[in-house]
Amino acid sequence: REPDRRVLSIQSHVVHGYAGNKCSIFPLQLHGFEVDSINSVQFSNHAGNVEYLTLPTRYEHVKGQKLTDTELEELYEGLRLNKINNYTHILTGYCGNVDFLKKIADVVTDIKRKDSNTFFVCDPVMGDHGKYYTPRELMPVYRDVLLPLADLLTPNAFELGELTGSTVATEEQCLAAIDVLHDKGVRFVVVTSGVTDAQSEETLCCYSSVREANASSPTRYRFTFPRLRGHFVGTGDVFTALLVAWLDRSRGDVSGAVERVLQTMQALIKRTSEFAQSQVESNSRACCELRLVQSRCDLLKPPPAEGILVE
Ligand code: PLP
Ligand code: PXL
Repeated sequence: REPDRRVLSIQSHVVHGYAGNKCSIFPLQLHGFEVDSINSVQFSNHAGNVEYLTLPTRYEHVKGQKLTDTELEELYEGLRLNKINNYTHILTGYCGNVDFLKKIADVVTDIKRKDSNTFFVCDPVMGDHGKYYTPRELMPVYRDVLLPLADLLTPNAFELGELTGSTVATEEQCLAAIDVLHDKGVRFVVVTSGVTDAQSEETLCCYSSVREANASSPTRYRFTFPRLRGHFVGTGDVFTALLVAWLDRSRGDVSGAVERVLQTMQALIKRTSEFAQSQVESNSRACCELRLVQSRCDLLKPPPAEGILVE
């Protein structure tokens, strides 16, 4: 019998297209997870920029509602009173508000108090390429409140640097910063991108690191993979969701999990790029969304991908 897996995912919802929960629920369900989703916002569409080749597009309008910290507390209270707040996993991503983030920490703390084995995956979304795109006040809350609760943290190089009070431009700096997170009790760290000295025109890098309770030094891997042209909203959210699924399926083999996730990401981004190209050719002004549903087979079975190096 398949083990019961139930994840509480607190992320954005978009009516049209893909960001946050719309990126996470489908991949997790495909992998057999029950997904209880709390929508931190409900927007008509995502609020980000999409950049395909040199053509940046964004939606002209974004309309919708934000959930308040009080409303999050109320939803969780319903789960708690019914005693249905039992989760093997908790997943959080983009959050734009300090009070809401603090309330998320309360929810995680309460669930972990009930079951200390609940695995908390925290994507500390703050910014990229040296710049914040969330309020700076989130950082100390991630660093001091969320991070100590996290079992798996998935920062990019910028976020890793902010959380550890260091600059992360080289591999050496990246590994040293990862150790700071391990010292604070985070078992798994996956640095998703942005170590500038390790990447090139053609390739990008990510890193995985695990430090077991009884081990003095962590086990780490570097992954090098082809850089694909095009920036699409939601790739990071799909990455983290698939990482949750594969880390569970591989029973904690984080490097094997990251490799499978990268294989799927390559296929997803390729399919999305090709679609974006066809849109450009037909002079469509559509804002190109991830081809997530069309990639359902690749989400479930990572296709062999050329050029992924694990060392
Ligand atoms: N290529 C692959 C295989 C990825 O996994 C990602 C992000 O997940 C990207 C490219 C995009 O990288 P970024 O947008 O962080 O530069
Ligand atoms: O993928 C992160 C994300 C989450 N939520 C909303 C977004 C984005 C990225 O643009 O717009 C609403």
